[in-house]
Amino acid sequence: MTAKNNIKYKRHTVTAALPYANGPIHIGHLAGVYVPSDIYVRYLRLKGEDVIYICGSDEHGVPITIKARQENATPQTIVDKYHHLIKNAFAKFGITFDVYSRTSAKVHHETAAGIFKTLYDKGAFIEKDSEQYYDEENEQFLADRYIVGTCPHCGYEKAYGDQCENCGTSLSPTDLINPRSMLSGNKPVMKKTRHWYLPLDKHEPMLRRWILESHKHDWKPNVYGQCKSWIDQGLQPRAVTRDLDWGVKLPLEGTEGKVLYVWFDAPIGYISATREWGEASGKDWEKYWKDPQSKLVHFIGKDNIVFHCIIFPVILHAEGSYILPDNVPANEFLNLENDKISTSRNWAVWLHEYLEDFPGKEDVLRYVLCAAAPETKDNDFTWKDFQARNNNELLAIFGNFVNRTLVLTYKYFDGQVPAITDLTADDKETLEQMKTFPETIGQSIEQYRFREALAQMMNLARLGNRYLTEAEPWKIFKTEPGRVQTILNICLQICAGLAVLSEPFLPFTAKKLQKMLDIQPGSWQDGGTTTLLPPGHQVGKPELLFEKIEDAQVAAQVEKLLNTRKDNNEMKGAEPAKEEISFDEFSRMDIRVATILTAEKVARTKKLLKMTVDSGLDRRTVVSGIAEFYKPEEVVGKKVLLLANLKPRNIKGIESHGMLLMAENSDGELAFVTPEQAFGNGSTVS
Ligand code: B3M
Ligand code: ZN
Repeated sequence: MTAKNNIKYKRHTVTAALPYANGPIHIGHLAGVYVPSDIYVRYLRLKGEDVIYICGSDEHGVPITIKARQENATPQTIVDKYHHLIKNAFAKFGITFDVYSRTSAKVHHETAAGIFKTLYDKGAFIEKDSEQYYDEENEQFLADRYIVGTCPHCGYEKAYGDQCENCGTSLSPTDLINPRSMLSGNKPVMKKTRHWYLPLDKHEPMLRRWILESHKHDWKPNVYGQCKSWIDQGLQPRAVTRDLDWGVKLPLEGTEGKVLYVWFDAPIGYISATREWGEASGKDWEKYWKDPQSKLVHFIGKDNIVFHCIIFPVILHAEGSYILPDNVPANEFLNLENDKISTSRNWAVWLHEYLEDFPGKEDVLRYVLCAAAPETKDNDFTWKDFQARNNNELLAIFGNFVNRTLVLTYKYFDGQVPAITDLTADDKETLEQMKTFPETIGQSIEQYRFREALAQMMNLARLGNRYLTEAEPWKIFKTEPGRVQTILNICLQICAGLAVLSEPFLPFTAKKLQKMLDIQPGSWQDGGTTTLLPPGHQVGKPELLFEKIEDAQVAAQVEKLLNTRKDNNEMKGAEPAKEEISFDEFSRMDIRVATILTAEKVARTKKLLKMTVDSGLDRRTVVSGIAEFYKPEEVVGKKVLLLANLKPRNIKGIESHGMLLMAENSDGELAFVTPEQAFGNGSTVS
């Protein structure tokens, strides 16, 4: 039973973001969502709490149908392949979901369509016809990732129709600048179609009360901040249906060819998975989602904040019978060897490959990903750090302490727990400190500070290591065997504490250690007592809990990554050719030699430079997404090529007149295209 704001929670509903079933799980997913949520749930179970841990594959949406198209397969084939790969990898890695379902399951289609129908019958939607982008060549409306273009907020030129992955802004296809069909590369046409919109603006007062007032102090700043800026920017009605044939069909007559927007149905996947669990276990699933004494927590990555803190709660609030999340402790992103993890560039450490390359080292990865977790800002995973943390922390502190304690217990007492004889001040102090760890670690976990909790758990191993090293029992056994009894008894109690308190973080190690000590701890609090190992208890033979990770193992992983990058460059080559154009179409472009006179970074953006350019015709402002490749001072004075008759665009509130021609290589790097000779400004290019 846990209490907060005077609510006595009877149970916990913990969800973990449903991974898209269009690729394997990588360390970014694990660090962001699944390791922290599994730590949290394992801890709650050890506290004796009633908790369910919900996940499943997110199998609808355009990422799936695009992958199917790429692999010339059906969406169902794609999701079947990855659903099983993901589910098995999670199980092997010790992620202990109570249910891992999937949104292509019948129970989900029923549940999601049911909630849609309830909202429809309550008049919760705006129903209207609108003009949507349509690809005439493929005879398909272009929803979400089927359309790409330039983000109006940050200038990122590969923003999707529903979200810009660069700045996180949620978008509608018509927001995009220079929209292109992801299928044909063509400029789409507009075509009339009917959709149903969730009027988020109508729920602004509720969201302000619920988030901006009541969760101002307990939601993480990165989560609260994103919600606040989204609400302050002004909420708009949001389409919750799509012209697609893969997804949850609308439960309305005459809507063939339309499905629920994936972000309407996916979060409902948590509910349908719980329903599946309840129907399989005979438990009353509804109380986990409808009883105010259930504490709902969503574990997600930062790119899912808006959907879990604004859109899904509005759906549940409008439906009227569900609880809203008590917390949404979203993590930031994990990078890999100082570069963004990328599925498309295969720049990732895939969980299923890690499990093959490092058998029996699940806990090493859990440990490193928790220690390097991007809890408040993006962080970086390096193989060097992986090796160092294993060798210098797990092996040298945790493993070394346990091994020395058990070896000495066998050497002097045949593996039997010796009785305490006398207690020095240091002994008493050590025993007192030991008792504080369950509370200290538990508090950090309950505040979703898992890095801190992990460090505190390791401090218990450090406490034991220091105590044993200072006591030096091996030097005094001949002269003071009674003293050695006390020392080893205390060390064994600390080993038992570690066997309990490490379980949320290092479940495989905890199980091994519990077996070695021959204990069956009952609860979290056992981790701070000295009752698990009474005098005379027989402990098992010591086995090494961790082994050294060699330079060669790490070098092989780095090599594998770099080969991936090399293959990508070779394999990637040039972008596919665009559609043919006539000479007339080309000759309408007015390209001039120009000089950059001034340049400055655009505030609150990573990629934008605002420049004054002398075009030979005039002096004008041009905004370009090149700040990641050029500092302002580097571009002043440069001779460049300017597309001078491009319609002015408003980028981040700045009127940009024209576009500087840039070359982009297969790594996405940008470089100016310049005339071979320093021709005068205004010289024409044809
Ligand atoms: N499938 C994961 C992602 O955006 C998305 C989460 C759904 S949770 C309901 O990468
Ligand atoms: Zn953007």
